[in-house]
Amino acid sequence: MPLEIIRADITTLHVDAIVNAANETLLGGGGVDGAIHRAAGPQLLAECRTLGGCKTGEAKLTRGYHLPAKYVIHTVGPVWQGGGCGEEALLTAAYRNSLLLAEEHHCESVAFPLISAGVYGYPKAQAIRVAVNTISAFLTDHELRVLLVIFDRAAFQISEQLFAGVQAYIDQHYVDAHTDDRSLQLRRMERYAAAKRPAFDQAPSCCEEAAPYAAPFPGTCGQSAAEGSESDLQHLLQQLDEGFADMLFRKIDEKGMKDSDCYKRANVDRKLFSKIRSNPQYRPSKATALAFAVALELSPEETAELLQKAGYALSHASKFDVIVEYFILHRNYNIFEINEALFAFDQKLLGA
Ligand code: AR6
Repeated sequence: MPLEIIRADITTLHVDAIVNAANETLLGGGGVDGAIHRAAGPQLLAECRTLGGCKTGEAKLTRGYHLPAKYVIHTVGPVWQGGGCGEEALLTAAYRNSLLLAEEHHCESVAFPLISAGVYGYPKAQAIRVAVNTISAFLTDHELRVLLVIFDRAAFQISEQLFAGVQAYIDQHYVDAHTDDRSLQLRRMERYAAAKRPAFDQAPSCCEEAAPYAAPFPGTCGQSAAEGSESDLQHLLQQLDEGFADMLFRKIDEKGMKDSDCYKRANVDRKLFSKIRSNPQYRPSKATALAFAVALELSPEETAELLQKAGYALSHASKFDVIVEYFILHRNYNIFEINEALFAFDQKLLGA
């Protein structure tokens, strides 16, 4: 099931459970803890008093009271002391124990803040990395929708350090595509206008290479529009290329993958995958098509082919496309890492 990274105030989310970055007393505090207690009302503190605190790395559950979420899972992250005091293991445990508790209470959706990344001083970039790695590892064999909620701007301005390579690639490709000089633009416009000109405006022979737009399909040379057009059309319709869904399932088989491995690695919901399974004509969004290309670890050429079957192409005029292309070219098929980069650059995410 998918992991989504969103920017929001966690107290407003309509999910089964929100996670509170609490302290060991569980009696409230500042930051997200204070916000959750304010929004839930005094009954939350009353229930917390009955819990006897919570050790760092562990998690406890209460009701959500006035919150839109049904439950609050209180966990305690480590205080950052330089990284040599087991902070990463403790932070991992805080996420994992919260996820296990959510599952135990049959939650279908749970939202996390960036635990320890505020008052407790965990470096934000590292805190995001631990969160994403722990949650994505958990989701490979559990059905749960998880939101990682980023609140402050500083937390997602991690891009330059974490994704220096991505930034360089964007600069090289995306920026180039947007800053070419006037003469190049004019030449492109001319080419475009020539391609759009109607066929009778072009050279008379309909089969020469210079006039590709006049005869895109075989068997149409020298015929009037009326002549044979119906049977030609029928013939063409009987010879449709392999569609998106067909190629997707062929690749899954070729890679010896299980369906569930594929949609999990694509960060795609099981219901959406079933829809594609049951409808061979299904046309996915570009983000979904690319998510499957990543899950299947397709080469750049195969990715282009799969996209084309869904009616898309990668474009250097799109930052989203350039970022995904960068990862595919570097054979980095970790969808959560790609989504981290997309998020850092303010783009929509793959899959979910
Ligand atoms: N929604 C989502 N995220 C938020 C919100 C919100 N409403 N408010 C803050 N954050 P912190 P910690 C983010 O300090 O570092 C408390 O006093 C915030 O930007 O709340 O684990 C407890 O009682 C940051 O990225 O938690 C403990 O004593 C993240 O939530 C101590 O702080 C965590 O920041 C725990 O410190």
